[in-house]
Amino acid sequence: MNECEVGLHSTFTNSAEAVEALFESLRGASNCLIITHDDPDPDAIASALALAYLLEQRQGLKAAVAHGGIIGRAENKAMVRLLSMELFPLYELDLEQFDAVALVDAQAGAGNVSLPSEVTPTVIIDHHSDVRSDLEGVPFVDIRAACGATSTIMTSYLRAAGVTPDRRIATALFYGIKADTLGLARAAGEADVDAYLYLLPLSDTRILAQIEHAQVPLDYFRAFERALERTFIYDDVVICSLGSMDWPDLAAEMADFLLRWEGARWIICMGTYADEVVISLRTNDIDGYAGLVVQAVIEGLGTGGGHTLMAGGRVPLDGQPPEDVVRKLQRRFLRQLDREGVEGAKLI
Ligand SMILES: [Mn+2]
Repeated sequence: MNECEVGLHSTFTNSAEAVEALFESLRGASNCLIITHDDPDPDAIASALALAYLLEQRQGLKAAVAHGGIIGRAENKAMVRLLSMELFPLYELDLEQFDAVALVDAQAGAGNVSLPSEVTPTVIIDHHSDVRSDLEGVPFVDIRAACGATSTIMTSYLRAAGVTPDRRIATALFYGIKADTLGLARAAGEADVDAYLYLLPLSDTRILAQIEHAQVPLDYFRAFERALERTFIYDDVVICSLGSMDWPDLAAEMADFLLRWEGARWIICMGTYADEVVISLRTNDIDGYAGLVVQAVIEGLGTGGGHTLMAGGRVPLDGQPPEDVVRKLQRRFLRQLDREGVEGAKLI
């Protein structure tokens, strides 16, 4: 089995040791709450489910999965429905009822996790770098920035623990890797490919097809039209101001879509949802450091982070008109990417 490199925060060197340390950190707990980042994507959902599965299979530990925000994207809703997954909105649960909290595909203090700051998680499993996360006092930390998906880490855990994922879990993990790496095209390493090929024969390809081609409401096309009309090009930097969004991950979806323009190097999508500006950033420049660009731009305004090629952030409106905040962010992005003074042209 190919594994991606374990981060510096960890005392173990591979997934077999990691699984032992994970079980040790949860020793004495009879249940566990697994929390993903807000508005979870397929990688977050799959990783949480896989951790719950591993803990139940090997430790007899009851685990519930919860998230902040909403599951908005049609594919993600279809994934949850077709794979009969039970996820709870975090606000519906009483954290006191749980002996331990695990964060997956997310880190404490990252700004996209609705975990109260006074709660120290027992477990953090993630592949995001650049997050100024508070890891102090967290008994188990496995952050592997070299991994294209947290689902890849979770697949290596299951294999190391000798647990073969059932069809549901395998399908979810496979889709998690596929979605986070754009079908192995983005930031995928050997470990991601290895996990992908291991999971494929265990997955339900019919259900996968139904998830990937999930049907969408009429609003979806209207949102797309509006987004394209509000997209401007500054040389190879594309900025899309979505305005008010019906679901927050529309920004990420549009960013992926716009990156298909052959002239694009950077895509910045911004839209408002629930009193925040949601920012999604993409680049096809392998030296892009998208996570650092986002952090530099929203310094002092909000929170964000990510990977080399993709990143995201959130800026609270705090009573300001959304257009003002978006304009300010746009100026900062253009300055950060050395496109200050470039005249914007409409995309269509
Ligand atoms: Mn992920």
